[in-house]
Amino acid sequence: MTLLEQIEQVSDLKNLSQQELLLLAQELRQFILHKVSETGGHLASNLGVVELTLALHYVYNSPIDKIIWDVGHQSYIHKILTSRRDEFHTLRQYGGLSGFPKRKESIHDVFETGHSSTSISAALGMVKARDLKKECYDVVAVIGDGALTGGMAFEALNDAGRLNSSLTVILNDNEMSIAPNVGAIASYLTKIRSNPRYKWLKKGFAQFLRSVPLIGKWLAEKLEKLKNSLKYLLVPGVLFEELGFTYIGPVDGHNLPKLVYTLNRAKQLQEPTLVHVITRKGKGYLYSETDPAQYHGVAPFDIENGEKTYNGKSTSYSRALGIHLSKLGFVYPELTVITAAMPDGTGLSYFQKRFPDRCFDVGIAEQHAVTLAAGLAISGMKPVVAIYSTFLQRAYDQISHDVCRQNLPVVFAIDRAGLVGQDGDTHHGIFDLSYLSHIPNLTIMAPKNTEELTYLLDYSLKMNSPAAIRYPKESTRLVQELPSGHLSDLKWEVLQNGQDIAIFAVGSMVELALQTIEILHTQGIKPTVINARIIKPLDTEQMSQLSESGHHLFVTMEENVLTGGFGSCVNEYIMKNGNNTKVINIGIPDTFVEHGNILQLKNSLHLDPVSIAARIFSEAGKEICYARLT
Ligand SMILES: Cc1ncc(C[n+]2csc(CCOP(=O)(O)OP(=O)(O)O)c2C)c(N)n1
Repeated sequence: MTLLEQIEQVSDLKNLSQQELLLLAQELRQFILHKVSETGGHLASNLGVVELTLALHYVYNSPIDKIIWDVGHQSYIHKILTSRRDEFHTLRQYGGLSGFPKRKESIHDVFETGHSSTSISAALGMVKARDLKKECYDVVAVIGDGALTGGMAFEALNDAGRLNSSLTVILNDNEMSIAPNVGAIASYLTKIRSNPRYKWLKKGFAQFLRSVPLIGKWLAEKLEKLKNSLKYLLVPGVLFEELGFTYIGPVDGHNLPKLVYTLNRAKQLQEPTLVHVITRKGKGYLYSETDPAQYHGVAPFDIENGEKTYNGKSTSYSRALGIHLSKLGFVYPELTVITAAMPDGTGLSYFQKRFPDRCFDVGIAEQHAVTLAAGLAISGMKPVVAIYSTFLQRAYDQISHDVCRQNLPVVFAIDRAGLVGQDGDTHHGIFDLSYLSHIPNLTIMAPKNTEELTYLLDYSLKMNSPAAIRYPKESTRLVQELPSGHLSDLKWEVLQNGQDIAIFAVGSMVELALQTIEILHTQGIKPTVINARIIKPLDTEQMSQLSESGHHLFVTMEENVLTGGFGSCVNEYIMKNGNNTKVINIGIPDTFVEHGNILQLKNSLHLDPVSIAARIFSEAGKEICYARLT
């Protein structure tokens, strides 16, 4: 029986010797590597925190003590140690374990995360509640150097520094966000890491002086004052100290005895404390150590050669965006692109390679990214901000207040719109149409395939006002093969002419609409199918024409929540115009959707061709004849 198999609950760790802990670390690495190679997931971040997680659970008493994982993608070891080892093979699968902390999964998951930089705020809230209720436990926030680039982390540090009570922040510094970390704080951390002189000066110098006979103590005291003024230059972590934190570190995050010792020290302190831990992302597996960015989030892969085991036939929108932007870079010298720590994920790395000085990676700072774009646009540049739909939620106010209110020509490339699959509820991009469609001046579009994405992008760059283009991760052959025409105005595209019923499908839903009408055709119904590629403004002319030509049922289809989305806008238009047309809205219901593969999720939400056809049928007062389906 392996040591790992003997850990039934996290408290079993406390009975292990330090030697056994080291062995357990090795077993955990192998376990993670094998499981993630089968399920896919956040490999590199987890391999990097094996010792740190072990040390945390060795020193603290979860769930009495609260450990909060920022972003939460690095919580796999924590999950395995807190009695989820045997279910770990279900990671990220429908009905299985989530890839992020989930309160319903375990009492050890004290706070749910997914979006970054929230841990210190949540920890501070728990600390304040603890103190008001006169309870006694420790609260620890574990935050990466990437997540520390998020403004919210600094808002929390600023607030926490004046705390007169214990709160521990563990800074897991691996020099990486998904891509290499960026910005002044990252450079500052590098200085601390790389200059042993700092360490010596902080501790060694004072000790040395004290040891000088007779004058040593006097000199040391005199120099203490001088040291205070010099510390801005010399002492590691002074930034955090000035924010009111006691800084401990840097400590080697793969040296278990040192980690245990340091965390025990931090635990004694009754004040805000920051422990700076240096780890290596991807540690222990050649491929992920060499290329941690590629192995940040992975699909199932072959451990032997590190290559993906599944190569589906799909086309990446991000890649299409990146490649097209790098062509447009030559056409528009004023074209600039902005990413919030995701140059590879958004495809902007293609542009970055050709035009490094016109690509800005701002760190995990979506709000800043949007207002930076506003500043660029007002100064005559053409900024394209590429951010995943779910993370753009952070920047709602900046989109409205800074960009749209001033009617600035910023293009939002909204990636991963719709259901994203295995990352689950924190990551589905199903709200953007609702949080954007009510903002004045903004044009909102959604392509049916990657070719159309390039046309919408061309069109947006010619507009002199804000535009948003939302698209999913990938498209399949069925829609890729549909022809696309250059866009000359904000009109919908008729994909098939029919009678009585008109289906308006947004973006990724075009495919589902085409599959649905195949079923309808077998039942003798031939609807008109529209690619509703412009969500705002609605193509009201097209809707009027369809009504006039006898289409009495409109079906809207979107991969967005129904509340406030495309369908809502169509309903509102129909109501206002006193039109007798009936409308059915197909989309995501008012719920947070679980994780799982996209097809399974869609089926669970009745977003599959048969369910949709059945709904259309029942609305038309008919029943589907399943015998005709084969
Ligand atoms: C608000 C927000 N923007 C973007 C992301 C996407 N994202 C997930 S992990 C990550 C990098 C985090 O880096 P770090 O905190 O250093 O953790 P590491 O993976 O290096 O351990 C990013 C950008 C996110 N989760 N939340």
